[in-house]
Amino acid sequence: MEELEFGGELEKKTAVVEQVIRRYLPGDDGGYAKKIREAMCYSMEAGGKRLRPLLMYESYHLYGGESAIVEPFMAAIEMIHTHSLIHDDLPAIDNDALRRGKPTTHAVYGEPMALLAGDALLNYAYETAFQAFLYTYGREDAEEEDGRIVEALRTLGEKTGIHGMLAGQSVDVENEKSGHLSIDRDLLDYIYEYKTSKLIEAPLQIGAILAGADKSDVFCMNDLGKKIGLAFQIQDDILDVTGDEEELGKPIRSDERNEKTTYVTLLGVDGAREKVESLTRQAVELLETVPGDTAFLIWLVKKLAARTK
Ligand code: GRG
Repeated sequence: MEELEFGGELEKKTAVVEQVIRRYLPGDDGGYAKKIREAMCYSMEAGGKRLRPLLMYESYHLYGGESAIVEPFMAAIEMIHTHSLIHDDLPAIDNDALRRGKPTTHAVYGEPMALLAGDALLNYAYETAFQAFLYTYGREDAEEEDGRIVEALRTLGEKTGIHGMLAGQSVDVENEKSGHLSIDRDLLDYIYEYKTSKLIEAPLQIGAILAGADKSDVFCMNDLGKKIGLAFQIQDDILDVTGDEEELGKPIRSDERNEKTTYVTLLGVDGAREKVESLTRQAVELLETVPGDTAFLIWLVKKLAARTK
């Protein structure tokens, strides 16, 4: 019953998120730079779970947000995420040929254009997020909401740059191909917290900030993102070994090929599963302390722990 009810809710909410994202994609302006726009949209339109904008949408509404200022931020976080996937798949990093069930951007448009399309998406994410001010512009009572937008922009930058995702990715790259078990648990946790969790913390936190939640609630969303993010990455490690390439839409055994230390190489599949389950329990316990209707989010967190794609 719960599966049916929340499964349907997930479908509806993902469709809303999808519409928002597509509304903010760059269109064809009839100019010479057609290819880069096409390459940007190719990966954005290839699908994906849309988890990050969905989490932002949930957190925004959980804390009572009612305006459209969240929408450009939802599109922006998906653009940043997609930029990271395009660059991560490049021959210089993971050298993967399949993403979201389709040939990777560099496989279709060539390496130089994929590099540029990734850069352009990262930049366009901020151009898009700034559009939130268009919803408050000229309003007499805009000051408070503008303050929230500024704080959300600051958070977006912090979580994705050298204090966030890119810090994690840089340490990951630095330690790659140094052989299994060359990284200890502390270093691996650092990489996962920064490379993956920061981009899950960001939408949960930004949703709460934009809705005008208290500082303690914003911290709570951050904490939640840390737990969900780590569980999500460890499940990714597991799926790289046990998953199905067609269902995942990306190659399996990529970690082995790149000689990466993962939770599976450190703890084995069963040990990694136990860790996902324990982090998921902690995330659910945290959500149970949050006032408001968190039933769907709790279901989603559990669903992510059992995901097969
Ligand atoms: C900027 C090059 C660069 C990298 C940043 C995020 C990241 C670091 C690299 C992307 C590849 C990767 C393994 C990231 C870890 C997080 C993760 C499992 C991403 C995949 O996210 P999903 O499963 O993808 O939500 P979809 O396609 O569903 O959106």
